[in-house]
Amino acid sequence: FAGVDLMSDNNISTKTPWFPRHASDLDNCNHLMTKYEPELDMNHPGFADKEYRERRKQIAEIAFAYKYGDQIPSITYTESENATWQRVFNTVLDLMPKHACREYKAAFGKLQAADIFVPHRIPQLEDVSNFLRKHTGFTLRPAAGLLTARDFLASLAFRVFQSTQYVRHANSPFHTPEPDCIHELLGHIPLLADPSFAQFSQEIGLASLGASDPEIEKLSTVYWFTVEFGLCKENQQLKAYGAALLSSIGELLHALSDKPELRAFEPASTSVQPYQDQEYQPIYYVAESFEDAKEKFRRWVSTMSRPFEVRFNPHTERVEVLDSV
Ligand code: TIH
Ligand code: FE2
Repeated sequence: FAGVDLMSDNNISTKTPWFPRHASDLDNCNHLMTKYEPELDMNHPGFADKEYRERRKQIAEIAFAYKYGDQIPSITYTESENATWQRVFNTVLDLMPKHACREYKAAFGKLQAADIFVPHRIPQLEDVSNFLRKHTGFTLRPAAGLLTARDFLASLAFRVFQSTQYVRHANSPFHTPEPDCIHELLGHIPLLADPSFAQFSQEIGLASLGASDPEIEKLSTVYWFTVEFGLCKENQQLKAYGAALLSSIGELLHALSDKPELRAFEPASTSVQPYQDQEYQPIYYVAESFEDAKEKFRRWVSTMSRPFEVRFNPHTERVEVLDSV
């Protein structure tokens, strides 16, 4: 690292947005986006369901009270919530052998062997967090709902994944426009246990620290078309690795049908592709492999404008800021 100096806080330009330096600073990264909440969105299946909205509030309280270092409180899920999980879980079991990428299937098997993924009960975030820690060093924090892109991406830099804990409405088990714990668990968790994918996720997070608003927008678009909706190739065949595909049977089958347009993943163009989150995607991006996606991503990130570099020190859980000029 010749010519690279550790920078103190005072050296960072005042134009640089605040960003967390230590995993405990993520206590301040819990700002919510206020779309899709059952209270606010008339199309939400929970809009007219008072009991559902109460339940959501009760579970959100846990996330608001959570502080770095706490155990994640257990939730006693209701019979109906467990039944929704079971419906989605069983369809994933059915479709996964043919349509999920091999890294997903391997990690899924480990979660079953650890008795975390079972059909009849929703896994507890604390157990999942301990499982991930052993495999890739990722841990979970409870989140009250859809977070701002800046807060959500920042946590990835620390190998922390902010996870919702409430369950989608029982009337729409196979697709919801907002994240819920079924999406986090069946979509994200298996790949966060894969070392190569975990690294890719963390690099998106590191690139986001102190980035400008337009760059955050680009990074979250890349995240959207890879981590959430990514397809990849495996022996000339198309497989799903995106979490929002793996947690939504409806969208998974749509993505692999002949309806949507498929394009090669190329960060420069993928990062500026407009997207919507109300309905199934009309466009998906295909990665050659995680390693290839990472390579392309790194090259693209190095063209971004940030005047410093960051590196994560896992021993201290601190991000070190390096002057790169
Ligand atoms: N559509 C996903 C599902 O039904 O599981 C949830 C979402 C994740 C990200 C955006 S929407
Ligand atoms: Fe997600």
